[in-house]
Amino acid sequence: MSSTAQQLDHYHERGYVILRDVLDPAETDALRAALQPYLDLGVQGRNNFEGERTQRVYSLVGRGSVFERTAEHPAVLEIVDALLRPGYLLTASQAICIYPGETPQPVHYDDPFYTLPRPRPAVSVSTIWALDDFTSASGGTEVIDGSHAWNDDQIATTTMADSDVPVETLAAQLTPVEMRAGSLVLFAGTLLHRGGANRSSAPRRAFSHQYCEPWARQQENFTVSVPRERAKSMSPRLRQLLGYSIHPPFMGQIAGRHPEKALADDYVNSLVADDDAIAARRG
Ligand SMILES: O=C(O)CCC(=O)C(=O)O
Repeated sequence: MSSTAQQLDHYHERGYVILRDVLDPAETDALRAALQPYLDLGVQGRNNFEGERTQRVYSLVGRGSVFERTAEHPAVLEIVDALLRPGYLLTASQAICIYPGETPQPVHYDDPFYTLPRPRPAVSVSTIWALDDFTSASGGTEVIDGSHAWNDDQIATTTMADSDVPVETLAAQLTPVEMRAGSLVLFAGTLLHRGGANRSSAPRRAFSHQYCEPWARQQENFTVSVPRERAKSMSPRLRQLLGYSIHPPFMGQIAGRHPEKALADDYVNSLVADDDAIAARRG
């Protein structure tokens, strides 16, 4: 069996798979260095979910070519190719730096806003890339093995704030993802998980790219958040992932045209062009 087939088997059975040592130390260092100036801006999480001792850097894919390469990394895309329909999109892209003293994040799954009854196929696939070693003490992601297959009742009793599932029972079901920096965990949008408590003395740096079905609304509106000039310099595949693409026959069109046209140097917005033509005819 190929390693991709084994990874897919693990994913289907358990809801997640760890891809170890995808990046070499020099690549990991370059990512840390590119991330640091954004962390230095000092923006903190705004609530318990984002994490009050956690920093998040949103729209990471638009913040430098090192991040672009990870969003279209072949080790990830060859798995996602087998899980989502052709034309799938990037739905979220953010760095997550969990500082010492941070408490565990609420247990959740990543694609709940696609309100289709569970159990169901995942509408999105998440990745979390470690930029520091993930251990059970460092704030590494924790997953509930097999929960991607749970139904709505099982999910509700586990995740509702007034759930009568004792905290210890929930904790016993969580498995820490332990992996070295440069590795990643790829998991179903239906898998229960959380960012762990950071009981170490060092920050836990990581970043997450998430992908969704081509018919699903993206969490981040990348065609607006990523500056147009940066999008123009990206690879065709990455532009497609951001949303400069059509899900046939016409989801994603702009005034009846392919959205890639908006990146042409001589592009004029169709509405502006039409209004200019009307004004010209009126003299
Ligand atoms: O940082 C982590 O390990 C998990 C973060 C997460 O699941 C989220 O913010 O949705």
